[in-house]
Amino acid sequence: MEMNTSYQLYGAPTGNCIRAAIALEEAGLPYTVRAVDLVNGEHRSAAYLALNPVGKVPVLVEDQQNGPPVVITQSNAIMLYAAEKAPGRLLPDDSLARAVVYERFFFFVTDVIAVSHAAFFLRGSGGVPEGQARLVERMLAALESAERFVDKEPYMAGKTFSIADIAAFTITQSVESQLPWAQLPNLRRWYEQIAARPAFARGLKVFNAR
Ligand SMILES: N[C@@H](CCC(=O)N[C@@H](CS)C(=O)NCC(=O)O)C(=O)O
Repeated sequence: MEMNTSYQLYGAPTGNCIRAAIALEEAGLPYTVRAVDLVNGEHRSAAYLALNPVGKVPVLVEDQQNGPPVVITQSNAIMLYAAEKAPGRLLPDDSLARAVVYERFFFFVTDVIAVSHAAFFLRGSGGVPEGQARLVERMLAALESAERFVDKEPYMAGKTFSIADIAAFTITQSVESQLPWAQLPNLRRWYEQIAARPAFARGLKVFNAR
């Protein structure tokens, strides 16, 4: 694990930013939180657009001793970068086990989180309520099907904690009240076990009240 590097995580209390923060916490990387005020449009300021021209959070900045800082946008890229910096903590060393982690990670990213984001944009006035309802239904069905991933193994992708657990947790938390928990005993056990991890719990809260 690298300890001489300084990281800064720009973000706000959103799922994408929280997943990046949890990855840094679980990787044990030292970082400073830079809160970006989305409500007041700080992400559209010239200073922020100089960092990320598309004006989105999260952004990870890694200072370099010789040269300009490394700037990484995209929450999933940040998570994978953190995983590489801390071998064995977020991705298993064994390539077969790692393939299972990627399979589950991308299941949550593409089949659950992305569908949930698409549904979000169809909400509200001027939205498309029927389309939104269809997408939410589809997203919940996919998430509920994850019960099978944790019926014989403690984590979403096998015997060890991984980025698949991070991707699965925040979206599960965001729809917690809509899930039929009585039919999901394995998912419930997994959910409680992940929430109890100290580093995970820290990452969940880093953007609160900033
Ligand atoms: N695919 C990007 C999405 C980033 C994204 O959409 N961030 C949102 C917050 S979760 C944002 O910055 N929204 C502000 C805006 O679009 O104006 C990622 O995973 O990092």
